[in-house]
Amino acid sequence: MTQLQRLLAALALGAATLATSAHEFKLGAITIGHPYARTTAPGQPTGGGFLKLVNQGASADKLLSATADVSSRVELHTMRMEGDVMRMRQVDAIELPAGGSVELKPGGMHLMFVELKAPLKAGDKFPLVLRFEKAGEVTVTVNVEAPKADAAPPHEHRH
Ligand SMILES: [Cu+2]
Repeated sequence: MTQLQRLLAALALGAATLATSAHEFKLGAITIGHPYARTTAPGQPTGGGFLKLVNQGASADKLLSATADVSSRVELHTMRMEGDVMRMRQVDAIELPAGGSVELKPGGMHLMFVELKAPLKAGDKFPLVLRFEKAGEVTVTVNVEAPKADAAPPHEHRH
């Protein structure tokens, strides 16, 4: 190996390491940042999925649906207060404005894995297919993470 080859190899390795830790995916002008799901207890029928969508394109897009092998279906949910109770509601799509971003996070919009086939365990990874109205389809990897100690308590699942 020449000096230059060694340098290039080191750079490539550095770039690969960076990409892994950033854990993000690209589909055209859309970046899907850090897709993750919360761990679930045995017998728990549903689990939450979260990620950040950034649209650097000049036109708006929409997240229309998602599928994963870990559950019978994946729903798109929003949360809103009804009196003093947080309730989840299924929506047909999640709007992604041109040049804008949307964060799916605990206590807000999220993906709901409905009828889980097995508990989601910390450290697991699984593929998730996201379908956008214009950008099309992309498969991302979801990391299963235990909730942080300071996280909000699990929300009520009432529809
Ligand atoms: Cu939900």
